[in-house]
Amino acid sequence: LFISTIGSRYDLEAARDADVGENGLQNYNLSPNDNFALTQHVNPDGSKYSIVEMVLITPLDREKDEEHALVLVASDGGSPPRTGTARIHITVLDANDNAPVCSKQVYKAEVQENSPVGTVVTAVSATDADKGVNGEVTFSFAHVGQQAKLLFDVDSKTGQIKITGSLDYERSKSYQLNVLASDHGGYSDTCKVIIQVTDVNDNSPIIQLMSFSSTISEDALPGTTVAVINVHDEDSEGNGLVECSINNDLPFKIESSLMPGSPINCRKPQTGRCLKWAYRMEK
Ligand SMILES: [Ca+2]
Ligand SMILES: [Ca+2]
Ligand SMILES: [Ca+2]
Ligand SMILES: [Ca+2]
Repeated sequence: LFISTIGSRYDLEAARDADVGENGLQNYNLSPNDNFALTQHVNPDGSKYSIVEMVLITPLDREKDEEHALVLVASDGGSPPRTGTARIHITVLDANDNAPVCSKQVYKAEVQENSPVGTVVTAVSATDADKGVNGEVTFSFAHVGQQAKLLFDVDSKTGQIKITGSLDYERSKSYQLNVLASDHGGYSDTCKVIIQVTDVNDNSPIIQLMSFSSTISEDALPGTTVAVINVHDEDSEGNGLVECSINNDLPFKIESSLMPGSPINCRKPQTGRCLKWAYRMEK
């Protein structure tokens, strides 16, 4: 049976009873159920109840009950009554009436910068209560920034999110991707994927010479500035910690411009001075 809208009618083949009058067909009964009722008609020639229809009175839901087994009983008016029985087996066909549902609204993942192309960052998933092709879910990106689109890809079938470009922590530390989970009937759900890029020590400290005196008088006083430098390292945390030192055997030292007297030992770009520090011990 193709079960559709409420009020749909299905003709059932009429029962026959060779007897007449009270002993003839008197009544039909359908086993108790939530979805179907019977309507019985008197024949044009006056013989009773020989046409019967089954009417859908409440909607069917395949996701709840895929099959219904009913029993139709036709009884006569004899004493004792005689009955005839028919089994009605109903299979409810699936309609695409459920949208995919993402397993999580927000996925969070971490990935190291410089990870190779093809690295799986995370995988999104979704379920759809429908059957077969109506329940098939495909994944795609929705509202994803131009830069992120070049760096990540989502597998339409598995929901795996992979790297397709070069991640640079120093350029961007996090990305947000919106993933659309759709079935083939236009139903969909969306979820967010927040990807944090973690730092790798891939930058060396850079020393910039801001000013430099190439000559210095032998009787210059200790504390005379010989050079001004700027140092920085683009990495974060310990990876970006810079310490400056100068050969121990030379009569110079390096100190922070910000805190004179302190060594340069910093996470942020900082300027320092190279000072004439002591007289060379000459024999
Ligand atoms: Ca369905
Ligand atoms: Ca569906
Ligand atoms: Ca980098
Ligand atoms: Ca780095």
